Amino acid sequence: MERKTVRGISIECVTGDIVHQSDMDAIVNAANAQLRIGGGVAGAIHRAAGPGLEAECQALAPIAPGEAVITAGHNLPNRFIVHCLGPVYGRDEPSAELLAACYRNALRLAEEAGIRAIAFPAISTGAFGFPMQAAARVALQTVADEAPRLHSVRHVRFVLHDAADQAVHARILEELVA
Ligand code: AR6
Repeated sequence: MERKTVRGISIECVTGDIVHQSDMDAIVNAANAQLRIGGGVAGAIHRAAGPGLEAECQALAPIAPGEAVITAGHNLPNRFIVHCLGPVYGRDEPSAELLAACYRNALRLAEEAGIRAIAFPAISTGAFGFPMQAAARVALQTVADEAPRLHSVRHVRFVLHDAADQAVHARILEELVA
């Protein structure tokens, strides 16, 4: 686990499962455009949240790359889920800007909802093919850039599926505060 304070925001990089973050007010979904169940993070979140989530999502879909919407957490221990559609690497361009927009829009929705603590997966780095290191740079830099606009949000956690991905994020976080 790696933790640093960047412009007043506590940023953590941990190894784990996004659906097991019971101390967070909100978790972020690496969604598909239709906000349906899908695989990876989206599959895990929908399975844990139950069918009420898909029902609530129907009215909000479709979303475009870079966009985010917010729902209740349903059967998850978190009050909210923020659903982001990341760019498909090599197809949705400019991919880095669209990925940054996901993090920015998610943080702004969290701020409006009065959320204090939010956990992100590494959006676009699975089925959507975004290289992990480049994605981690965009993710962490965007949180740092947004930090001065955050008042409610005080704690941002990146939850990475494995130790190698966590190490990539931890190193970039250290560079950010160096
Ligand atoms: N907790 C934390 N991280 C996870 C988990 C988990 N439970 N499961 C996977 N990861 P992905 P994307 C990591 O594919 O690239 C879906 O089918 C994974 O190792 O979930 O944005 C949707 O329906 C990877 O590093 O999201 C969309 O169609 C990262 O989370 C599409 O995939 C993101 O992987 C979205 O693709």
